[in-house]
Amino acid sequence: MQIFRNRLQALHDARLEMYRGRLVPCHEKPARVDHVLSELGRRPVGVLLDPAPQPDGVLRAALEAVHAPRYLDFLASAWDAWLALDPANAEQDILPSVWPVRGFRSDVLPDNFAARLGLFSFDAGSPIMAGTWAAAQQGAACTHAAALAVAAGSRSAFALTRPPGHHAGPDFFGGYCFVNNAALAAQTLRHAGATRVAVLDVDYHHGNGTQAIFWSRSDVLTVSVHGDPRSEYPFFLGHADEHGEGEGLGANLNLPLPRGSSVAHWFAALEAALQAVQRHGADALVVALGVDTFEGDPISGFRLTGADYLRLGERLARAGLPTVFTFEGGYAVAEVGVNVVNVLEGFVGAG
Ligand code: OKP
Ligand code: ZN
Repeated sequence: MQIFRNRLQALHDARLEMYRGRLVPCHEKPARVDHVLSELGRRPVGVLLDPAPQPDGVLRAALEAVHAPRYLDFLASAWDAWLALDPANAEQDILPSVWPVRGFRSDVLPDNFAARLGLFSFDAGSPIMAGTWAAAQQGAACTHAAALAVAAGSRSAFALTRPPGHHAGPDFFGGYCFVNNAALAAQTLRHAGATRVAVLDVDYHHGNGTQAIFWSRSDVLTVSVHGDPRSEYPFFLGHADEHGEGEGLGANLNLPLPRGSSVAHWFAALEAALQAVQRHGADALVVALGVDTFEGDPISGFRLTGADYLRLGERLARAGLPTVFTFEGGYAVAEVGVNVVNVLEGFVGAG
């Protein structure tokens, strides 16, 4: 397996996220990737690579195929705009505090920075800091490279990067996500010749961003197994009755499970998800790999064990499709490395 590592990931190292009226330390931190790298040192299931430099504009064009240009421009300029408000802001991460809900306009780009920040986000838990855009862009480069490797004939590739991506939509960030790497991988596979692609999201949280990006498209199937949004983040999307729209009707499948669901129920949902992938006739698969389904995860409510991740990897390999993995959640930081590498080892061993 080819593993594209993001050497700039630690540049995104925000301090605090808003939780229950308080600023609390961020769960989504650089050590998550460090643990995966050290486990890969013990169990080399693949070769570690840096993405090859791309000609000018190639990555931007790939990003514009899944994100709005004005959203990308906002991300690229956010830190400078923040410093322009007050040089003392250099000591503070950026968090939004005002949003346009139903009935407000989103077509007029506000001059006010706080207003733009709210326009392009959906929560106050996803701080932007000085290195966020550099880290997210390099993560996109890793993801793009992973998709190109698979398009060129590799059985599988892993974009080992953070921040994660699956909550980021066409023009919004949130849920610790800024650039939707799973969507970028799927779109890059399509661009490189795959006719039908499936994105299977196994993170604990619904992949609302990926669903939104492909909502009206029939060529990319989006399937997500996740905690029921009635009680679990991101709350406002991810229900079983969301099937897509227009051309995309029938090309979205949500398999929500109650918090606390058993491992057996989780694997049963995985079977249903993989059946949908099969029915779609996908010629490539993107797995949004979050390991926050782990029994010890501090913010989630499923019960998978370390050994279950080996089984997951084996089962994914038996789908028999060229596969790109992106790295999503997993906040039991010390166990993240073992759990992620278990999936990869299960996949490679069965392949
Ligand atoms: C991102 B990914 C905890 C509140 C939850 C958002 C969770 C985002 C999960 N203090 N905040 O899907 O793993
Ligand atoms: Zn998650």
